[in-house]
Amino acid sequence: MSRPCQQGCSGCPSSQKEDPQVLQEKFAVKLTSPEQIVVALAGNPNVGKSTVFNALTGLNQHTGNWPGKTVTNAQGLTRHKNREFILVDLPGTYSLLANSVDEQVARDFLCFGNPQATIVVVDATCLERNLNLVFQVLEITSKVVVCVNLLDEAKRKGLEVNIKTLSQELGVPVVPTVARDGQGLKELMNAVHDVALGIIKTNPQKMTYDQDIEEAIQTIEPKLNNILQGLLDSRWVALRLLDGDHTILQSIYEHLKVDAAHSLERRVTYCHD
Ligand SMILES: Nc1nc2c(ncn2[C@@H]2O[C@H](COP(=O)(O)OP(=O)(O)OP(=O)(O)O)[C@@H](O)[C@H]2O)c(=O)[nH]1
Ligand SMILES: [Mg+2]
Repeated sequence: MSRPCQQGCSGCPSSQKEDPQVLQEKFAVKLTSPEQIVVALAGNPNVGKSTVFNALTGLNQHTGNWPGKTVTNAQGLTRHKNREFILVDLPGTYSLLANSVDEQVARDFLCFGNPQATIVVVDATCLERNLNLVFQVLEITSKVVVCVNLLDEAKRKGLEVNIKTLSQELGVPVVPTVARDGQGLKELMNAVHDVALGIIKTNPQKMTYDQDIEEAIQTIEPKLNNILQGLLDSRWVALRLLDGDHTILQSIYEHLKVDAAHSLERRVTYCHD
């Protein structure tokens, strides 16, 4: 028998919201002060993420494994405008569809690790391929800065990137860099600082899908929104569920409080009021 939804009941994630710091500690991010800003560093393989990470954090970094996974987890500290930023270098992935452990680790950190900003590093020499990941990240979080790296290589190949237009089209700041030479990193951190602190309000461009998919999203999304209460982007969760991706339910089960995922699974099935 179907059960009515009751916002704020014991099964709702909103009533069980965990302290962001506790969530971050689940991913082995240990803050030494609540003022510190956690920043995720995402991107396709081999685009210069670690070069950006190393240039910004220098010796203030440590590596280990993601809890419960054999995937390397590198974190480091950088200071900018009198604030401390903890950068988390995510595994290089072409997508966030959780087809591999690397993709799941990257996705789960973006969804549940509560980063205050995410840098997506892209390769200026093959922007189109890299934008696939950018759009996927934009579906999960709006607090994004795109770092267009390897601009020297692009120039060498006669390619020019219109940074301003790209930023307007994506609805988030876009910063050109040559990370190997340290070029553009200060501007990158300026943008990260402003996005993380809400000084820059982003307006991320969302993908529009075929009509039947959009109609299905419209049916599911309001119900998901009631259940997720802003803890995750409900449009994105709807898309994942329509795609038959049950790993997102497992991750919600793992990273939000247990009852919330049970509740979500139950309600997605029965509770369409
Ligand atoms: N020419 C040029 N090379 C760069 C630049 N940034 C990084 N590289 C080089 O690109 C290669 C890959 O850089 P990484 O920082 O390891 O890339 P990554 O994204 O961390 O790679 P994975 O961790 O394997 O996904 C290295 O040889 C870097 O020296 C740049 O701006 N210009
Ligand atoms: Mg790397």
